[in-house]
Amino acid sequence: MIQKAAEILESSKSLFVLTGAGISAESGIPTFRGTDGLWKNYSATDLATPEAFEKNPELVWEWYHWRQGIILKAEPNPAHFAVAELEKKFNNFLLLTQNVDNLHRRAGSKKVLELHGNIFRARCLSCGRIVHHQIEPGKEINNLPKCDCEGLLRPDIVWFGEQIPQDIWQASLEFLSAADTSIICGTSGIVWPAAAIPEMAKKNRAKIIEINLEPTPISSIVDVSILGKAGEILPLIIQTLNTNI
Ligand code: BJW
Ligand code: ZN
Repeated sequence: MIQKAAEILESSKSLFVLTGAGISAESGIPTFRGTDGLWKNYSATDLATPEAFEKNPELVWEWYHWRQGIILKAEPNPAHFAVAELEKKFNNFLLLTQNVDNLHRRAGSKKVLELHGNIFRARCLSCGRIVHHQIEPGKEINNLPKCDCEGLLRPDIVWFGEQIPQDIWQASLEFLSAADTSIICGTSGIVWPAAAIPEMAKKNRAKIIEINLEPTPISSIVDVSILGKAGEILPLIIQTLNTNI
């Protein structure tokens, strides 16, 4: 399977990569679904909604600050570095991530678009201003974060039921329509619109390589499905590429 993935990549001219929470799991960042997605008995997917923020902004901010703390202590893992390495090998390359943790950039990725926002940004609900927002590790935050205009800040994150950034989505689709290969890594494949990407790639006759710990709803349409840890599989694919060249 590794060899087949490497062969597909060797015959490709443009590569689209879609990543999800699974690629950051080996950096110690909890994924959304499954038991590690639980925080104080709340499910991550229940907290990532505008309704949860409206009802209890303190709780939702506490969760995002807790996650910031984990992310600030985390390091990119071999899977993030492998994706950055792939970018160097392909002139035509785009990484679309659903993750908000910045780890791809910290690993050296440059051509990266964030579909669901960034955990280190906040947006003012009154004036719309977007600001950098980062906790100081060890320092407790007692008040709700406020903008200079005194408006309430919210995480600059795309929650369920909210529109994804249209410029990022359009740019991704434009690249995808011309890409001959897609790698789909560490995503459950159930959150839309990212979940539609493999089907769109297939319609464009692109080859699809999926890397995940377990089969997903996408697995039935991909050309190569590799079950395993992203941090082990992606470096192995790169090694095989280098050996074949
Ligand atoms: C490993 C591994 C290792 C582990 N190596 N692998 C059409 C049909 C049905 C529903 C909808 C629809 N259109 C819209 C919806 C509603 C909704 C949706 O999709 N709901 C579904 C749950 C059904 N979508 C939306 O609301 C989106 N907006 C939208 O479409 O706007 C238009 C619209 C609005 C209203 C109505 C209709 C249309 C917005 C989605 C925003 C998602 N936001 C979140 C939270 C914010 C980010 C944050 O706080 O960090 O984004 S939810 C959460 O899910 C997060 C993630 O980015 C996203 C995807 O999760 P991901 O990455 O797949 O993670 P997991 O945990 O689910 O899976 C991890 C995977 O990794 C697993 O498969 C593991 O096996 C694997 N893994 N370790 C390799 N080491
Ligand atoms: Zn403001």
